[in-house]
Amino acid sequence: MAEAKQFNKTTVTLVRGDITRQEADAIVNAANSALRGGGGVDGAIHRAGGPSIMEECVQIRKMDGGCLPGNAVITGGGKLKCQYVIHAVGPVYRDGRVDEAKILANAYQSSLVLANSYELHSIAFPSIGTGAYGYPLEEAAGIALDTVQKFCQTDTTLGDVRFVLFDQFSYNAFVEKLASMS
Ligand code: AR6
Repeated sequence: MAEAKQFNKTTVTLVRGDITRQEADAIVNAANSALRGGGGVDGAIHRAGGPSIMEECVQIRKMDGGCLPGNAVITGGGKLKCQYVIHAVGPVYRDGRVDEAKILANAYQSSLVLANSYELHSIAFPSIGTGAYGYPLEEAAGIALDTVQKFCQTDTTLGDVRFVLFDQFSYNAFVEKLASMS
């Protein structure tokens, strides 16, 4: 299953599947601030990518103390079919009143800026924040796609932005939001 829309010079595609199987210049990880790995997509990426990705995360933690919510850092892709993994940290959702929306938007924006600074053409995102961190799905899908749409209005090297949604509910939420956008 796939849905797509053109925003300026960038094609935004929604697919259902496992992000660790994507061929792209970069895939994005929904990481934690300590970059210590975990469950969900983070666990899947480190399992499939092998130990070199965690070794780089450890170095980043030593140098910068990790990655604050809303920020993103980059490592190699290890054994994955991507050159890079961008580790973005979403908000731990509480009640929507502690800047969760801004932090989630920043997590996408930081990833896009980083990808663009590496002059990448293709990037694949999971639905950041909507698993263990508990962000309500429909609102998160809106923030994700609005942030990407806005970014596509800038002069970017990214021609192919994908969202790889693991389950049908997430896929449907993103499809509904994308369909409502012009
Ligand atoms: N491919 C694509 N999406 C996936 C995959 C996969 N292989 N596996 C899970 N998802 P989550 P968060 C979906 O919990 O909410 C971790 O422990 C999943 O179904 O991975 O940002 C980190 O270390 C959901 O829709 O990320 C952090 O501590 C989406 O990815 C914390 O969880 C995000 O779920 C981050 O929580």
